[in-house]
Amino acid sequence: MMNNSTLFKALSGLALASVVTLSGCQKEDFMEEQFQTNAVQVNAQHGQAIPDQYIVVFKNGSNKLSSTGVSAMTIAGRSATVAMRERMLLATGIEREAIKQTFEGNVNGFAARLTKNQLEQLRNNPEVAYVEQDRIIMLAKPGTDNTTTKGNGGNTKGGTDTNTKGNGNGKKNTTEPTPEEPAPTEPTPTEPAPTEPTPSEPTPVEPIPVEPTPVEPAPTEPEQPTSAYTKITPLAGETLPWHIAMNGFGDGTGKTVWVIDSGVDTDHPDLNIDFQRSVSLIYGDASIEDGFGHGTNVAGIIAAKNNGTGMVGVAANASIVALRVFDNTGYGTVSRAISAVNYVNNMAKPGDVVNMSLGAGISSTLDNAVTAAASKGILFAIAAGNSATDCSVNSPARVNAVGVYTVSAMDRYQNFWASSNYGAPVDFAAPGVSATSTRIGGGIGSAGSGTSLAAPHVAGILLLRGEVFSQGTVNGDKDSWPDPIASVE
Ligand SMILES: [Ca+2]
Ligand SMILES: [Ca+2]
Repeated sequence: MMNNSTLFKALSGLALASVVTLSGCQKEDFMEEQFQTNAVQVNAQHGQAIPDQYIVVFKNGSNKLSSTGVSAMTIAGRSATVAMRERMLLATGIEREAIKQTFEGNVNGFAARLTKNQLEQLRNNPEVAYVEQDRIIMLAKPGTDNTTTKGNGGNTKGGTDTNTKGNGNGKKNTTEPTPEEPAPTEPTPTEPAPTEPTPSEPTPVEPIPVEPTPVEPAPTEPEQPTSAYTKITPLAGETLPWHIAMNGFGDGTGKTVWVIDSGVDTDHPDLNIDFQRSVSLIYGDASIEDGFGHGTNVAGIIAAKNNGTGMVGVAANASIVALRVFDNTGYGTVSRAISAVNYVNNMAKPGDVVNMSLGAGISSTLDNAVTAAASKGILFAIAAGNSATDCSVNSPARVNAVGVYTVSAMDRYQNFWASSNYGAPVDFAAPGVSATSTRIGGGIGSAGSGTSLAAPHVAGILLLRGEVFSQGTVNGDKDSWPDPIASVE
């Protein structure tokens, strides 16, 4: 992570901090404005505020780190947070159906649809740190090459049918309601409430269907020092895409990558999926099956097996934990991404790697969640975004912290990709133009172009090495600091 841009990033971070240190109201205006500067060039939904839906963050008083740092919260800390939320929901009169996410981890709180009155009450609640607008993150359709500038997130570039809903190549049909609709698919919570039975309210405590239990992972793999990696020779029958060859690859067996995306193709023979810990963070949809294709593209570049078929990924055969936050149309929300990072924080161990080929406008909550998890030794590869702009206004790409790597995209000639975001937060460039990867439905094929495909190369390097090496710098970088080209060696 130490590279030429580090100093600049530190300085830039200070400047940015001074800009965003505003009062709550001003801050919201600022965020709105920041988003709108990009809105002209994004698709209709990407980055839009979800009407009346907010992320409510508690003051983190109850977030007790365990001594090992492996688990984010003690059972007591978790119970205290749940109890605090219950009191708050009751006092504010928030209906169960209005709740979209609950957070226990580095971020504590919830996301919900709120009336103006409820919003006002929560903003004035002394236990609430702040309230943030929830937003849509929209992935572009994977699999096509198109250098048209579009989207301000870390999404794979789509073609002319970018973000067209329900075009039928997914395994499942569209399930996500449009943001204006009050989410009719969400089931009534059924989990019983052992923690704090409210006398008048028999409703269960835990409203979300997928609640990670803060189980301590088996301490089989201690914090990974930088180390030699195991080289491999692709077996007969394997394709070695140009970008994997350029980047470098090795044996990722025994390593774990957490892929926050649209799920994965669960029966793809080239992917080693950790079904035990994979989970959907989509309220009311427990499936981790990738119906969109983006997550399966990302997973293959990171970790496709050396199994004599398909392709070889950067950290071949690494274990993939799919955290599904995008539905089969590519629709996701900032609050889901926060939940996913919280989940990682609660479940992952130091040396594990997280890939986030996603992004939107500024979300302090998402940024803070990433920073907090990284402070425990969990490593992040984050796409810079595809809008040909400075990613200092994109979360989580703008996060500047040890262990957090923001990645721009380049082509096979090591030329900076025209639509790649740039700027001080970028740590490395990696291949992301005309890439090949695993596809939903089986096999491999074109994954198109985008920083979404560049970040997974760095994720793979992190799995193998615990840090990122580089070979030269990219040509034609759009800022004054040519990004070092990420490499296994
Ligand atoms: Ca293979
Ligand atoms: Ca640069």
